[in-house]
Amino acid sequence: MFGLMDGFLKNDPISLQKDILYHVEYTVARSRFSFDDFEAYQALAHSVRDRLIERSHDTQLFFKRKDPKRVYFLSLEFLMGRSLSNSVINLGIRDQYAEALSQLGFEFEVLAEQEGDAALGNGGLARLSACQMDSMATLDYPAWGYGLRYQYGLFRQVILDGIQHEQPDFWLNFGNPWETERVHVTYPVKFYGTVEEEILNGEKCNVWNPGELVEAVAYDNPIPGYGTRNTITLRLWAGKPSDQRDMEAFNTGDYINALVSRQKAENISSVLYPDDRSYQGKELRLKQQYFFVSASIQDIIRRFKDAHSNFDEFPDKVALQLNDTHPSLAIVEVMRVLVDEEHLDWHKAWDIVCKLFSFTIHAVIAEGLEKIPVDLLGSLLPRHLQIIYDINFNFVEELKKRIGLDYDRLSRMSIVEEAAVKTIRMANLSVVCAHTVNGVSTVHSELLKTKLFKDFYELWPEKFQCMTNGVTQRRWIVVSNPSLCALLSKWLGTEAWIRNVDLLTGLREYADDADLQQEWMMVKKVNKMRLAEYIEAMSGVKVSLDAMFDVQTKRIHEYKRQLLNILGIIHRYDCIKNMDKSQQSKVVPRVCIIGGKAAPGYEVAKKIIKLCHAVAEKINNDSDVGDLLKLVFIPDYNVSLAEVVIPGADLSQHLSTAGHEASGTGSMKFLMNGCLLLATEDGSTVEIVEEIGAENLFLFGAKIHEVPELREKGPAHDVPLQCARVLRLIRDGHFGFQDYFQSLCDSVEGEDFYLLSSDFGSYLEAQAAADKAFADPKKWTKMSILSTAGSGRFSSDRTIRDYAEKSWGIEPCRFPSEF
Ligand code: 26Y
Repeated sequence: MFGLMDGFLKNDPISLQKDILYHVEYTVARSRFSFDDFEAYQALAHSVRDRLIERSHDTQLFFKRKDPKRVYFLSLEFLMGRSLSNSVINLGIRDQYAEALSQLGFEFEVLAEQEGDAALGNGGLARLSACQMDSMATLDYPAWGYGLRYQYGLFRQVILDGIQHEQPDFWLNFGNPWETERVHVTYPVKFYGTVEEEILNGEKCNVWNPGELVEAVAYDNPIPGYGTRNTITLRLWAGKPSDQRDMEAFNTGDYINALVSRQKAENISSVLYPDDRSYQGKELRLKQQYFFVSASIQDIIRRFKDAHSNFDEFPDKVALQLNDTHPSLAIVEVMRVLVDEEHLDWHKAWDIVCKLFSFTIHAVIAEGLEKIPVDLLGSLLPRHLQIIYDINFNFVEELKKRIGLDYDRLSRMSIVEEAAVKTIRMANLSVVCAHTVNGVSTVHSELLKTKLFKDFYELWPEKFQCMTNGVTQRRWIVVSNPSLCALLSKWLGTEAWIRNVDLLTGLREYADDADLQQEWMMVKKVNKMRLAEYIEAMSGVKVSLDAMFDVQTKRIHEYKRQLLNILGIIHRYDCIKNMDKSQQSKVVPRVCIIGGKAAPGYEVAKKIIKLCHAVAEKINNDSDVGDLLKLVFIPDYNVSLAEVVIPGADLSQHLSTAGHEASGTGSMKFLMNGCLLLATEDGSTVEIVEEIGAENLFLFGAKIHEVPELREKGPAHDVPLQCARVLRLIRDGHFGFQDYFQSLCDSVEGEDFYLLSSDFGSYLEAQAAADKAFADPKKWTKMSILSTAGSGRFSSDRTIRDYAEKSWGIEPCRFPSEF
């Protein structure tokens, strides 16, 4: 009999070829005798998808039988990047595919380049979600991801004359082979309307009569684990017009308006908000949040009810993870369903709800916390506003019993903010309800306890935890740096580090080994070549492989201080210009690389991008400088570009003003790839120092506790001479656009809120130390090896294990080979 256990699909190269050609002919609908690279990619992706679907069916069936407690990871953003290479590597069939394709006359790498990025997120928080999904799958946790299927992901950054322009990201235009539309998995989502009190079976209850109905339809994206058959699902919701309402309109003969309203429904999930800090009080954003929350909660409750009838068991079977406050309406929605639809007593429902949620916050400052105007919430979600008021009433009453009538504190802790514009504080709601409140690095978690949520910490110290972020070594080493991957497996004598990254510490004993050092340098060179080729193709700038590749790539923000980097580059340029030839011969050559997007409305960030281009224009065309210094801005930085940039970096810069970066995850990817860090003692850098030792990176700048005092000193403090000179060069128009850049200079010489001027001296010292270390290849290579060796703690595998054990209370549930 046909062995069901084995599945339908074979993975030898001949079977893979057949499958690819099958998809060329029947899915892509091109002749199998004639198809181009893109069509080959599509067919290839479909053949991989078949394998993913089979595994995800098996996984779901197994979870259903075992019925373990599951975690549902709710996030408005996922920055998945490309899926092809990651999938075949996790499935363990990359080499077989490469062979199959080469016999067909195609190269795997070339086809992989055909794929566009899925960029359904802004930055750190969104890429973190993607890394964590990979770890949840790999560690066999019974997990689901839930998000929104934006039609337009993060805008494309196009630079014209040094100015950022935003263009829509039409990522679905050529189809998305990875997703499966589940036409039967749809839920109605209600908006607007009124709430009426009605008597039902002798009991008073609230009935919400909505003014608008939209249908949410599920799109499933498989997430394969590495070294396991487990393949979990990222379910993304898209808006669809609700049939119910349309029928009414059609019946009244309003055909045109009925069609127009169809269009409106699709708008809900059409566009990602391109801000990575705070964006408050926009109706569409609130609609997106509720749409996503409502559909996800209906889906989760439906799955629970398939196997259970008593909501007392809900917290034993379900853990809900809130990725920042963006999905926090889920708290209110579960309350609404339990009380209004399942008719549970309020207190019993609240008791259940409080056992479900774990909340992670990614912001550092109060201004970064979401607040929703009461008027907006009350009109869009009238019943939810009532529920929030009730939750708050109970909370404040309870609080009064605990702390007395300390009105200042009561008003700080209240979920409702009584200001000129009355708002709902989503963070307070989440802290009140969640059983755990997580920071994303040690430093951040301490800041939560002592600053942002001090009042809450004093009330409920046991809720507060630290879940230091991590990134997945599958994507950030295995996929993006195959040469390093091979080297690591060779020197560690095993590939086991791909699932157990702590094994990387085994490298430490060879850090001085001449052979390892030699191979290590070769690997870096290969990656630098790849990056150099990209830079030349993109900008026409030829860079020397002997130069130190110095990278700062991340969203552009004042607090991340790309401006400090540029001022430092101008200083270096100025020094080189003032040297004689013999002094110049001692200079360590540098290629400075900056990349990142500015939020569309963020004028200062856009000015920084322009300054970077203006400075690059001057330096790169100055024959006095030649290969000693180059500056390139990489436009449209995204996940797949990061895969080229990070492995090719010698040095990476993480310059946030101390106390402003919650964690930072870019640094972890650079660290894994043997790149040395030049950084402030902020966010996760503090833990990186603990792992690799301060002697293996270049630290500088004010420490967190020093920042308030430095700010106190205010605008009057002295601008160091070197900094003043650099600013003078800008002000005097050495880089053109004199008037346009004055305000940037003013910000440093004036209030200097981000402390560029006061950190400048120590920044230059750290840069000098980096130059000195680079001039000694043995020393540098040893530091590089020790960076990778110490990166294990920053794997998202560790993060996810922490969450599973300390927050979610879930256990692995691994599909057995003999199921
Ligand atoms: C539109 C709006 C409400 C919003 C959208 C996205 C607000 C914030 C964000 C994203 C925030 C974010 O990415 N925060 C970063 O999270 C990373 C992962 O924890 C941290 O490493 C990083 O320090 C933090 O800035």
